[in-house]
Amino acid sequence: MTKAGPSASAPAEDDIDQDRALRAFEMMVTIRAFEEGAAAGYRSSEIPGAVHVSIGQEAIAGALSVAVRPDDALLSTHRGHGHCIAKGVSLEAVWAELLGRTTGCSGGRGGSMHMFSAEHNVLGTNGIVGPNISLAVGHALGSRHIKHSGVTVVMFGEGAAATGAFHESLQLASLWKVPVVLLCENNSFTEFTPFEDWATFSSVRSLAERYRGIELLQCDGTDLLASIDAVDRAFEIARAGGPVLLEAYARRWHGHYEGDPQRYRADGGGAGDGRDPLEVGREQLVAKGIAAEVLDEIAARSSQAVDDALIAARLADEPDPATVLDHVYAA
Ligand SMILES: Cc1ncc(C[n+]2csc(CCOP(=O)(O)OP(=O)(O)O)c2C)c(N)n1
Ligand SMILES: [Mg+2]
Repeated sequence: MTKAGPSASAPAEDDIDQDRALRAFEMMVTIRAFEEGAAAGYRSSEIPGAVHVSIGQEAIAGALSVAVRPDDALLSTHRGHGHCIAKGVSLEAVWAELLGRTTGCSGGRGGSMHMFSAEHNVLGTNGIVGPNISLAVGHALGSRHIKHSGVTVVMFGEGAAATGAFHESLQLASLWKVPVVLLCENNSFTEFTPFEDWATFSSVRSLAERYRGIELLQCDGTDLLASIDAVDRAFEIARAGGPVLLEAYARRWHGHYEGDPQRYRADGGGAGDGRDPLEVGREQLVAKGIAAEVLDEIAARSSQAVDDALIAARLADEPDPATVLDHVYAA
């Protein structure tokens, strides 16, 4: 398993106000409840197609949710439900997308891996590993040209760092000095292979070192306050105009996809010797003086919101087959 690397700078945890930390915690528990529901929906065959969940990585999305602004753009991966929710897409619209309903954020045509929301500046989650990084750098260049105030954030896994798209994108981000946050979730696995068994480099951050002018950060992505601190810093750098890469270390608890038998994992899944980000966040908030009952109430409320959104999503129609060629621009 990949060990969490040391933070690039000591977390300024005391500077993180309680309200933001609580909102990030609420996002984490919401995403956990959503992902557990998505995994169950896959098992019961209610959700068609492949489903990749982000259980174990919620602190990063929680931190993202309190750093990102509505006018920032987001691109993500095949494991992007939580990122879209963190960017403000409603639980119902994400559920409906997974269920293939017209009220889904992509009209029910994209499913789990292809979520889009112009309203929320979600420029797409994408199952093709790597090119979303290039799209993000291009989008950030465009934003700078038109003097748009938002920055672009792209989520990707450590596996994407082995693609040509990653290296081309870093070269151009460095050359063009664009306002982009390159947020790598190193979740310890790339499909069915642990990071240490395939990566010929020590970290994604170390690969990025060769490109001038890209600020490099890393954090323990199972640690809520450290994640908030690092993600805040990354957005601060991008808002000041420069490219920044943050590598957040976590562990993927489930298989690569739901249904993956995970024969390559001695532990069969779960946190392994890592930590549960929800437990860590909870301990940190209690240490900040927040009553455990308040956190329980947030967890119960979040879980209810996820359930209510699923019930609402189920009531929506499936797309009319007569519209199958709508939005098709080339065939
Ligand atoms: C260009 C491309 N090559 C290969 C694949 C097959 N593939 C799907 S997910 C994946 C691994 C992605 O690993 P990582 O980037 O670490 O993301 P994670 O699944 O861990 O979130 C691969 C190789 C793909 N979808 N696209
Ligand atoms: Mg990975």
